[in-house]
Amino acid sequence: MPSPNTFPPVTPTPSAPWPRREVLRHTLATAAGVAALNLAGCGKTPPDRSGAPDGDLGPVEPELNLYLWSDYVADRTIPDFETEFRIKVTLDTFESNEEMIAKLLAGASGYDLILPTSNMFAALFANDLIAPLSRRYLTNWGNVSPLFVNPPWDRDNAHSVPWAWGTTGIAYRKDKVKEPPDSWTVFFDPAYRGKMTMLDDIRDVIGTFLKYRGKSLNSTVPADLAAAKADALAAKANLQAYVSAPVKAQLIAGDVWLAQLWSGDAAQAMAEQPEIGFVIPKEGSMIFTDGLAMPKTARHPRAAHEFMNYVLRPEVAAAIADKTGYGTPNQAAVPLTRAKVPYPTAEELARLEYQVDLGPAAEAWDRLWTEIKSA
Ligand code: SPD
Repeated sequence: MPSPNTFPPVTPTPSAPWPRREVLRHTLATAAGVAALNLAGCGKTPPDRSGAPDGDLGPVEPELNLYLWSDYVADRTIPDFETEFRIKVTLDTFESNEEMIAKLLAGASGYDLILPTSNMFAALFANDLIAPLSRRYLTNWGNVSPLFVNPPWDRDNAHSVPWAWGTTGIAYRKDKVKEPPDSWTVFFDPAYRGKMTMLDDIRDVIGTFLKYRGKSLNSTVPADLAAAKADALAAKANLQAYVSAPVKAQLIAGDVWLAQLWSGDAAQAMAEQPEIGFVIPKEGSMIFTDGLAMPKTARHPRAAHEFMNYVLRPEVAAAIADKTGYGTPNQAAVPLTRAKVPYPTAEELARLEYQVDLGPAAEAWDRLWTEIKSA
């Protein structure tokens, strides 16, 4: 079993406050949602729980507002929680980390739990957005695999509960492509023009083309980024769109034949359409962990902790893993899962890389992404 030191090193440079242009772009896209949330929270002063890592959070509140990645829960995860705890849950979803953090920075204060990817924690800390958790309520914490304990992005797991891990690869229609792709090169193949998509995700797209050239997917070297931009633009000529989780339906229908996609979302599509396969290209790719965190503005902190403790139950975590196709960080859940998603072997890990915070270079990446998307 691989050791936890397969995680990336601690971010060398503290994250800068989130690039303003990125905030603005996402804020405009989500303005209606932001306005609605602010109105819902109007007049209430958020409690200040900073500095109380094991604090008493008082009685369980009757409401809980979740802001999670789309397609990331099992059918019964939320209804069963609502029934057992008598808590009314509202679930909002996002399609990218940038969309999520931009919404928080724009003032959305109604969320009790968010579900960022590991590389986002530096920005969440830098912008003072998340609160320490009260471990006293996380009585099921012992179910977490040692692989996910004390990660470099959140020392002592003081601010997060791991939800799932996954990889980025290529989902493809076996009945439509000439041969299974084994390289990111396929996105340059004009034979598939209009039948391919890539994720609508700055880190995955630029990171992929860095990896394609043998560079770190976290590179901030201007020459590496210039090459990645040129490659991304060459591939863009063949793409139908940049699209993330919603591409599953297009793959299933056969409108898209090759899609850069996250492993679990690909597994969800494969469950419905056996002609879909999934590969990690030979040049390598990303591995990620997503985890629940509590915004400092959470108004239902005790309910948030009850939910985190609930998803730490083996049977709840197993149901999530089976439905979503992602790996579970809950070692007690693994024997209960129908389809096992084994953590990558040492050989596989050698080709995979965790995304880390880019520090001040986030601005340059953001500029590059805007140029690629608007070209
Ligand atoms: N449908 C759930 C997708 C979760 C993807 N999270 C990680 C993204 C890494 N860039």
